[in-house]
Amino acid sequence: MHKIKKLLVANRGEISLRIMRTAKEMGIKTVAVYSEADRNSPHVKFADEAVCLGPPPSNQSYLLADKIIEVSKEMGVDAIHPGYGFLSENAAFAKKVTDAGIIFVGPSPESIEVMGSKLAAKNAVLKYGIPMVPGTDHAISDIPSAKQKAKEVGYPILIKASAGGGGKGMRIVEEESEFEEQMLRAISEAQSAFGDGAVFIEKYITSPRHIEIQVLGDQFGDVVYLFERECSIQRRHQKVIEEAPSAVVSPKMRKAMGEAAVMVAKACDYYGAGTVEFIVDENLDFYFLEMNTRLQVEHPVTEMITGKDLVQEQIWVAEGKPLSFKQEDLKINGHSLEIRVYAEDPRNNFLPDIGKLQTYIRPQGPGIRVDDGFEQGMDIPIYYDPMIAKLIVHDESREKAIQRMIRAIDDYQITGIETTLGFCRFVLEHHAFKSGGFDTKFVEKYFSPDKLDIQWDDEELVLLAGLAIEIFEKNKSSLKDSRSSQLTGNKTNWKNRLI
Ligand code: MV4
Repeated sequence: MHKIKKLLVANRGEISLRIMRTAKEMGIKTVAVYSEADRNSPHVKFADEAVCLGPPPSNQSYLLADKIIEVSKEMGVDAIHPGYGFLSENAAFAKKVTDAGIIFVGPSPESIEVMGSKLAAKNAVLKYGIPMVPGTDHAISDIPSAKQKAKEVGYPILIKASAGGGGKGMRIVEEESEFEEQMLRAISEAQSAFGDGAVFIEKYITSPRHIEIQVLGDQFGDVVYLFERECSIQRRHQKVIEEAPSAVVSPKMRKAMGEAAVMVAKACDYYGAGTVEFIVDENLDFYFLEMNTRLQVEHPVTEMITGKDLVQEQIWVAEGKPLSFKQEDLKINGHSLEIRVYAEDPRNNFLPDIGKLQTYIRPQGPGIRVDDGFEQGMDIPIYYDPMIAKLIVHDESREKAIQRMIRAIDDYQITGIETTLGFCRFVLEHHAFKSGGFDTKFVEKYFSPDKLDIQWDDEELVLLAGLAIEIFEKNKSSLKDSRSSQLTGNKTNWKNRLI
């Protein structure tokens, strides 16, 4: 047991703030780091002390492992929390931190290393009988035997880079004639992107759901699961909406997935908070894909339904305490949704939109949580992820949580930059979202920018058309030709004119 007295958060923005808030409540002093672009950021002001790392680009600031360790020593820090992104899943960094006599708030370097390789991860869990997608559990290099394997698995297949993650380095192969070309391309891409050309084959699940399990382990080998998060609503591998619990997971499936996730964690002697990622097919069969060895962006939905503070749990585990609760003590309370508010323009192919937050007013009220790292008047820097906030709601049922989220979106006032708020509203109001019957293809299937215009249902259109006819009949004589000739055009023009 080593009580942490001073914590450095090797991150920025909302997650840095979120971690420091918990630290402060635990009586732990906080040290922020920042780049020149973040000098005036809330995370810098909130910390007890703050140190500038260097110029704005991440590789000259937030990714400077040695500098961060050096700063930690100078400041008398006894623990480093890496947040997510940046150095959070860098095994070499975790090792250097530990070797410097500083606590790394996260799993061991060995766990990070194993789970950082999808092939090593598959091999680590092989003996536990965890369901996995049919495919190879070793790197493919010989073309004829790889082709043979692909044939056995059955097309379409997916070629994945062992070192890849979050959709990077994946190639779909529809038929055998494309196989060789795609395999060679996948290998060379993996080599140049990750410095590791190992690729493997999986059966391609066409329209899966993405459901992940939050786990928490201590340094004594105990691991519990904190249920699932449904993360299927994504756009180009960037998650848009997350929720807990999932609308399709039954208590029986939850237990099976949870127990599988605990075994995955135990297979790599995991401690700390981690996430085990599964894909789920149309029969609701689930398959282990990979494990993320960090606190995730979407962790708040789990906190809302379990009442646990995951950062506090991470810190206790890092201090060497045993888990403060057992599996039986956990239960799901209500429903939680999270939307990610990005500074992106959904009408313009989600291009990042930089600029000043001219107006920035957060929604308020019971069951609403906003995790952000900006204030009104600030510029959104171009150097980092364009996520400006996470809006999280909690209510007693899924339906109520959706209503609360729509209200909160309407109360969120952001001007000066385009955001994805309206896009999220579109998703939340869509019947496929409301029914729970959606998969990772939702955005591709249902979204186009014109969907952000006002949508009328048939009944409203009939009423409005009737009203228009009545007004037209009354004013027939006074309406000029030029005016009535404007009353042609496409449906969207018509609808917008009728407001
Ligand atoms: C798959 C798959 C279909 N079949 N694996 C994308 C991110 C990475 N973690 C795994 N991913 C996928 N793996 C097989 N065998 C489809 C995806 C996938 C996906 C998964 C989760 C969430 C969103 C996704 C979007 C496209 C593809």
